[in-house]
Amino acid sequence: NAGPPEGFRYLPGYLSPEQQENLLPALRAIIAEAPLYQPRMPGNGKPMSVRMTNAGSHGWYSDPAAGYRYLRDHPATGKGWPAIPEALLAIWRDLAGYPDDPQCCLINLYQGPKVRMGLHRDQDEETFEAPVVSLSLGDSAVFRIGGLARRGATSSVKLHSGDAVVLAGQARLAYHGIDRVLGGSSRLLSEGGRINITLRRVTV
Ligand code: MD3
Ligand code: FE
Repeated sequence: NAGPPEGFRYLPGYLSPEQQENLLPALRAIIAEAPLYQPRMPGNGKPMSVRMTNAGSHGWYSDPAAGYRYLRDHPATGKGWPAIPEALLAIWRDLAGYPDDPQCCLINLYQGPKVRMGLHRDQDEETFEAPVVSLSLGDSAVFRIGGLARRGATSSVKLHSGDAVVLAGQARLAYHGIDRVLGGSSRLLSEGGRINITLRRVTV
């Protein structure tokens, strides 16, 4: 446990319980307009266990036909992604220290005891100049972050509902993943489970 890389900023309890609650209707509206999907891996076509959708001008997607990429439109409905809610733009402006608004709001839903996200880097964007801002809602999760090499030392941080993480500098390209979600640890989501929101810049 060497400690997180430079540029990793952890803000526990960044969102008040009321702010967390107030985000839920906007998230439900996004999911209603842009249905959740399970991205499939480029190599073997296996579906990821996490379900996802997006808001913004760009949405992250993966299928075996073309791999990881950003799409301007929802792959099933063919419509553009819903707008990023104003409350999330305000959070980005508070935390990102970046002059332009985010282009992607990726929403990850972890529902069920075996849902996890393997160690990976976020490198499908054209630029890594802007940070990634992450918000956690619902059940707590064990988050793991390493360095720039896949095999390097990692450290674990438990992410709870309302926590924010800003990934800038070295941390922006660090390996990371979600080892597991602690079922029943939060009462925020009536359906249980965990939502992670990441705000990103995608193009130059
Ligand atoms: C470190 N999401 O969406 S959030 C992802 O909880 C992703 O759903 C996880 O990894 C989740 O790509 C982790 C924290 C996070 C987000 C983006 C990062 C950590 C990061 C980008 C670079 C380095
Ligand atoms: Fe990631």
